Amino acid sequence: VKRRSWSWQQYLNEQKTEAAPLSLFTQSQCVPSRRTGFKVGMKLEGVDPLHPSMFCVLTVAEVIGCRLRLHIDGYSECYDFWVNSDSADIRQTGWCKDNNHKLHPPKGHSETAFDWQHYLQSTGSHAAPATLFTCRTASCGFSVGMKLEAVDRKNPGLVCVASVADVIDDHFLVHFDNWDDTYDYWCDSRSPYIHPVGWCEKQGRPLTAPQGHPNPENFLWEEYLQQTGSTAAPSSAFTLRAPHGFQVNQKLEAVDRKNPMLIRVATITDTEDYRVKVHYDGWSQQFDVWSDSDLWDLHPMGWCQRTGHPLEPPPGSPMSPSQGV
Ligand code: MLY
Repeated sequence: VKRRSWSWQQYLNEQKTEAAPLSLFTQSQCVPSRRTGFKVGMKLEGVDPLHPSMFCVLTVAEVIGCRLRLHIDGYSECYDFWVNSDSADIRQTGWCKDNNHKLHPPKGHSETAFDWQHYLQSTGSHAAPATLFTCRTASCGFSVGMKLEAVDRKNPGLVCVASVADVIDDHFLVHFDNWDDTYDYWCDSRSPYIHPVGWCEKQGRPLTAPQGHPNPENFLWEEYLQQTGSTAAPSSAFTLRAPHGFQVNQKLEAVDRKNPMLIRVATITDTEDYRVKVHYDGWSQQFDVWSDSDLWDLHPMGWCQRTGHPLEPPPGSPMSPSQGV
């Protein structure tokens, strides 16, 4: 039996809505400029999503279109995670060594003695060629050790004393003073979640002091900078981006947050300046998720087809899933 494939155009006509225009998406949300050459089994280095301060030894476990499932060598498959092949979070083997970053070796390997060549040989595997990684050269006005005030993304009501813990190209790692690295996140200078020292005071908002601060109610930046021998990130380094232009009812393709292997037909159902609420078409509203508007898991209509990734149509739709034809 020949079943017709699901079609965006027909769906938009039926629903009498429109797709979010391409111009609203960032480069990392759009179709990469070249096909990915990553193959299952290739080894690389990259950021551990659960410990963003750590670079780990990774293996490509699955490739679908231009998305990669990455496995952290030596650890359970339950830590596998998906990235786009042009992600800034993945690097060629040897990158950490060349760029003065600590590489977290596979479980059971010594941190000091880990050697890529030896490891590739003993595992009978190959490194992902350097040419597969997207080149980045931009820089930013932040350097390691600078202090700032930053939103704790896991407790978004809190603006906290934070430091720049790492800088790579135009991205830097925000770390909360005296907390563990599970709250860390990478961002760039345009992020709405970071502010210069003194921002809270100016806004009349409470600032969360470093954990264990002797007098958290009366935290004084001047004193703290002196005690820690550090400097504040210059306010000129903060280049807040403009709010996004997405509108309610616009359609798009979105990675399923609960099962990130899947990309679904989705609708924007609410907006804030820097976030959108994503509804997975055909699913209960209880699965709706708020997302940063620039998250690389949101894609314009047609992205799946153009990158060779299956798109999950709304469940119960009369037509079979599109296989990118
Ligand atoms: N209720 C949480 C709050 C942690 C906040 C950490 N931020 C400031 C980095 C707790 O006490 O664990």
